[in-house]
Amino acid sequence: MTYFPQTPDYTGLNTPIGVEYDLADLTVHGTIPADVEGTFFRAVPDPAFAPFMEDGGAILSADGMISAIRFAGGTVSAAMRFVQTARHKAEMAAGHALFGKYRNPYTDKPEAAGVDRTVANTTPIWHAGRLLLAKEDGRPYRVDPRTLETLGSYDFGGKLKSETSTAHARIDPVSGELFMFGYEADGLGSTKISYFIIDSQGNLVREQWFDAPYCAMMHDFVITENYVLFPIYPTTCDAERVKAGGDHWVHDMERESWVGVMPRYGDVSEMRWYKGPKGVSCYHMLNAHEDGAGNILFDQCLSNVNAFPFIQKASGLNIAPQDSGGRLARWIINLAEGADSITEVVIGPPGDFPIIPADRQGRPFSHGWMLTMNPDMQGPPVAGGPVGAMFNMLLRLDFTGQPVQALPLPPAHCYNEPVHVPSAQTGHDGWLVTLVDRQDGPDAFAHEIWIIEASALGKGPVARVEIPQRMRPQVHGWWVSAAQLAAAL
Ligand code: V55
Ligand code: FE
Repeated sequence: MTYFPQTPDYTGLNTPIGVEYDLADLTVHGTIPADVEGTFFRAVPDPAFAPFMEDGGAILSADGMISAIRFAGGTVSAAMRFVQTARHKAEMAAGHALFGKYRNPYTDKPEAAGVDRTVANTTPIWHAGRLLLAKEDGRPYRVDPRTLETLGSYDFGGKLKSETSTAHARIDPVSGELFMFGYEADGLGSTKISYFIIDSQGNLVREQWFDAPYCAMMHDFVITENYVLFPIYPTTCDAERVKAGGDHWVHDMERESWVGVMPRYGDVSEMRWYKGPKGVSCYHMLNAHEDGAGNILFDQCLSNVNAFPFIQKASGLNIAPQDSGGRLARWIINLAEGADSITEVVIGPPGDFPIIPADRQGRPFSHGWMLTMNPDMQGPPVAGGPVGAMFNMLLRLDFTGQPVQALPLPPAHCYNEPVHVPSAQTGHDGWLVTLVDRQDGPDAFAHEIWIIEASALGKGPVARVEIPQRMRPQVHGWWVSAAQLAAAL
């Protein structure tokens, strides 16, 4: 038995669970739409062992678990497994934690030396018949989508040179290519960024490296039909600080943000850097597209400071979420010769976990969805997740002038990030599938998967599936249709 600190990172909804299970024939209320046939994969961080040192970032170092919610002919099953990373296996063999602070190997126990530190806990990525579990500090792990057995660290058949790979990949809807990057590509505190493209068959066909203006936490990026954008916000790493046992990340309110822009199939020597505002931060990006008039429109969940309390603390900052200037921001990037700055317009409310239909990736789009806080909610949000508060309202944003739709939850309920399931019916906007948590007491929670008509949020869920297991907050998910699964390698 391992005893976890009784802090917000390890109590309430964040209580470690660590149970592997297979549950069949879950109770369904309502009717599962015929379109929802396939598997909702979810990445769930869950620490197998208590930390041996104080570290606010440890919540991001929790072992990756892969959750599979499977929909087949109106029935639903659920499975959960640890990703058998080298790190998890080493700690299981030792019977206690071996790895110290978030992204600081200089704080590890001697037995951890040389063991890959990544925990594969952020995003399940499906591409070319393979399921990868990604985290930005290392290479992904490949997992069997049917058995959830871990197949090992994945380097695209020995081709990937980068030591790191983003958890936020982008798939071109026309070519089926997977676009990825890795920052700190050759080690701690490095400014080296890798940019690599995997063809629709899963072959890594090109990898290039370039330097960022400074070493920054690059969580996400965007593509358009012809360009790739590398946004850089001033949450920075200093290798000397890390070597001295300090924090990997400090947010610098005085440093500029940047966006590197280059033709998607171009050479990194063609990169143009655009200067953005100082001190801003973004984890998740909605989309980017070309407007046909020489601009790239880049839409992101932006705020005036890094949202993670542990990074604010390491930076001597303490800015409450409601004071952090959160907004859905559109950065207009002028491709004309000589232009080097960015214009911002606000196109939506504060929030996070923005999603769009996969077929609009990098293209003009009319709508998307995101999570936010209900401004009219009575009572506090459910405490949980790495930021400390869970979202309680789902939005459908419309960029064609239609009103925003909202599905607020009752008090003491919260959303995890939804996935979008397209419909086979033309003109139908598809469905959203998401985990909803309900808090019944300080340590009592119930969990349901909700299926919501994506263009009719106000109707509420068309189906709810009971999950008779405690669920920890998920990071990201990925929908894989039954047809895609049938083609698994
Ligand atoms: C994030 C999550 C991470 C991480 C870095 O959501 C950034 C942002 C779950 O791990 O390591
Ligand atoms: Fe993310």
